[in-house]
Amino acid sequence: MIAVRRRAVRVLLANWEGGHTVPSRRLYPHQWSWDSAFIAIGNARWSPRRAKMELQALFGAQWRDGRVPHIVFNPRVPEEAYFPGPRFWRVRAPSGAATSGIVQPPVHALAAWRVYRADPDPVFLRRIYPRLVAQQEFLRAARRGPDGLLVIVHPWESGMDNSPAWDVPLAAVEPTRMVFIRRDVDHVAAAERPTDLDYARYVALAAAYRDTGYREAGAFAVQDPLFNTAYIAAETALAEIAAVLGEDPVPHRREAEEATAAMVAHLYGDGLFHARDAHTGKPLASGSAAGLIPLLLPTLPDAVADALIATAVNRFRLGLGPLPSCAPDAPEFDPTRYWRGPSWINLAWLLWRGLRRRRPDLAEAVAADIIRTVQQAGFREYVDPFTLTGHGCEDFSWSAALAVDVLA
Ligand code: 9YW
Repeated sequence: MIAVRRRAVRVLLANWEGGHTVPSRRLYPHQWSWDSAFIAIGNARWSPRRAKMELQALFGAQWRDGRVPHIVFNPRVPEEAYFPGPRFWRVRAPSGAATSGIVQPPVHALAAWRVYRADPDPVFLRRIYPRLVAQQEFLRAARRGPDGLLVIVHPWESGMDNSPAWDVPLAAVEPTRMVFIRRDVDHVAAAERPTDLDYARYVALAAAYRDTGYREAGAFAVQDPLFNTAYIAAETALAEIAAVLGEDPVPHRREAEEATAAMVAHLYGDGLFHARDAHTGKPLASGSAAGLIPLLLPTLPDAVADALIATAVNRFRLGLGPLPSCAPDAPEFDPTRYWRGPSWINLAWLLWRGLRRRRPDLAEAVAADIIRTVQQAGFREYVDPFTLTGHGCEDFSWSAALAVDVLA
């Protein structure tokens, strides 16, 4: 175990850029939003200073409207290193940093709270709290519908780009005619990444959103259980943070309870949460593991939690091996293609946290699988859930960081 931890820290040191951490040296050479949250959670265990710097660097690029962009571009990295880069997004944060204009699941308040728990520093908490609140306010103001659920406007906002849950709404998106060069496939086999057609649609959606000044949702508008869970988990963490700071925790707690009830009312069915198309109101039924992540929610009704756990055991093989990103019995399951089946450590980590209180025995099994995965495959981006063969890039930061946290 000490050897795994040492190797993980070595990866994090190698990916450290002086003020933030790249997810991967070659594939993802900038700062990514939810990656930084997961990285901070791991860094809190061996270098709280870096954990705080990581979050502060990200929030340094927060927009005036409160949004935290999904990528903060490193000005020292050439445009050609990653597509779509700053020339595509054409926008800067008030700090002057070039950023993207979309967001990612808001797991940052959870990260900030865990950083504080590892290293109780009220100055850090006091500084980051208003920024975390502003991040949530942006989501409520810009992304909340009358049913109380948040909408994402791009598959990249889900963090699970080519999830099978997006197949139906994406099929309705006109692919871009713009000519572009994908850089991801320079580093990873094309068969392990989204398809060219997926990319032509991602680019069309991002360009359309950009052209409204990053204000109006276009063809893709969905309510994702993972994104909404992250938002609610953030309110729960903000309640804890508020209590430490002498602020009122009650509004955060109430918000978390109400949003949980809205999720159960609108996204839950057949033992799993499913995304929903905000334009049509239709459920986007799929075998995506995003539907298990609401186990994180403290006020989830027990009957729903029990049904999710049964699904995790029966359909996602919980206890038998690492969590697949898509249920192996689903027709779209592909054990090696990105978010359509491979096991990702961040999803396993979120499930681990969600199971700790309700089913410590199963939480233990998830933690053991995370460690077995990195022992066998190294800190790969994702692995085949049956063979544990590594896929995607190597030395992936959140795989290392979350393994450190699980071992702590
Ligand atoms: C891309 C950095 C990001 C993650 C996302 C993942 C991928 C970017 O990499 O998206 O170029 O496809 O899907 O969750 O934050 O690790």
